[in-house]
Amino acid sequence: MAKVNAVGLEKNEYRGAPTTLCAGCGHNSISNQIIQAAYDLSLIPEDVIKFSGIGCSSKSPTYFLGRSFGFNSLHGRMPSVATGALFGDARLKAVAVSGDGDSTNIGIGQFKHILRRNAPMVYIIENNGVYGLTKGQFSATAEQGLTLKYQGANPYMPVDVIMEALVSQATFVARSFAGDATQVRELIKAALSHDGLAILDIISPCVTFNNADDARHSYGWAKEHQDPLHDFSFVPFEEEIEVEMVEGETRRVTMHDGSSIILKKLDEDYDPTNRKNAMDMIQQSYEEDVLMTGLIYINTEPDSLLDMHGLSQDEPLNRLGQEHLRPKKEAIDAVNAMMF
Ligand SMILES: Cc1ncc(C[n+]2csc(CCOP(=O)(O)OP(=O)(O)O)c2C)c(N)n1
Ligand code: SF4
Ligand SMILES: [Mg+2]
Repeated sequence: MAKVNAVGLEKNEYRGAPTTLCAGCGHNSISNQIIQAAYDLSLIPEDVIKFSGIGCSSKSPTYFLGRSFGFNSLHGRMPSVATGALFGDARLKAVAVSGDGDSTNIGIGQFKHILRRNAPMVYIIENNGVYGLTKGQFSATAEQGLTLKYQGANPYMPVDVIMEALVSQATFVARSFAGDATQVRELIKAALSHDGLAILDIISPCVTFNNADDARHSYGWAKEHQDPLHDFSFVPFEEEIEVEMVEGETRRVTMHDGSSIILKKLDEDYDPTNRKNAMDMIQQSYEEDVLMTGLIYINTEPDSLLDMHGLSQDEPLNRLGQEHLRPKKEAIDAVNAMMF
C-alpha cells in the first residue's frame, strides 16, 4: 500500500495533470517540489487556492495540486485577482506562480503593490530571463549583454526581483535555483507557514531559449555560481520536539504557527532579519558575480493584508449566512426614512 501523510493522502493526490512544458524546463522541477512540500506538510488540497498570470510558468499550476481550485488569470494581473479572492475567503492558503515577464514586465505595477500590502500568499517567480511562452524574447530580468540567437544582444540593465521585494518592505524574501530541489522544497514549506507575502525568486532555466552556460539563468551558470547563505531546513510545529539544535552553528526563526526555520551556518554568518544587510549582501553578490540563495530576509511582525482589514479566518466573507448579510428591517426603514 502507498504511504499516506497525516491527513491520510498519498503523494499522488497532490499531483496535477501531466505537464505539457518542455522536458528539462526548470518550471517542472518547481512543480514537483510544490507537490512534495504540500504532501510533507499534510495540507488538505481543497484548502489551497492556486493563482497565476500568463506564461509557461503560469501554466504550471495545472500540473500540481489537481484537487485545489485555481485561477489562471490575465498577463501581469494575477496579484489583484489573488487579492480579491483572499478577501472573499480568508481561510484559504494561497500559492501563486508567476514568471519574470509576468511579474517584472507587464505586471511590474501590480507586483510593486502586492509587495507593500503583505497579502498572505506564497508568490513564486519562475525566473528564466525570457518570455518562454512567446519564443524567448528578453524579459526585464535578463542580464545586460545577454546574446540570444534570435534576439541579438540585450542593451538594458536587469530588474532584480529580490531588490524590488526588499525596497518594497516584503516580509519574506528568498532566492533559490530549480536545480537545488532540497532548498526549493524547504523554502516552499517555510513560505507556506509565513503569515504574509512570501516572495520566492527561483532561477528556473528555459532549456529551449536561454540555457547557454554563460547565461545568468542557465543550469550551467547557476550550478557553477550558486552560493547558499545557509543550510536551510523547515520544521513543522508538530515535529518540534525531535529537532536537535547545535549551539553556535544554527539559527532558529520561529514562525507565527510555532514552526521553525533552522539555518545552519555555512561560510557566512548571515542574519536574515536585517533588511539593510540583505540589500548589502545582494549588492555584494553582483560584485562577486555569484548566485546567493537561501532565506534573504524575514520579518514575522507586520500584520498581513487580511489582518489589517479585520478579515477573519473563522468567518470568511464568502461563508457568511443570511443572518449576517441581510440588513434588519429597522436598518432598511432608517435608510428609507433618510430619503424622504
Ligand atoms: C496582455 C498580453 N500581452 C502579451 C501577451 C503575450 N505573452 C504571453 S506569455 C508572455 C510572457 C511570459 O513570460 P514569463 O512570464 O517570463 O513566463 P515564461 O513563459 O518565461 O515562463 C507574453 C508577453 C499576453 N498573453 N497578454
Ligand atoms: S519554452 Fe522554455 S519556459 Fe517554456 S516550457 Fe519550454 S523550456 Fe520551459
Ligand atoms: Mg520567463
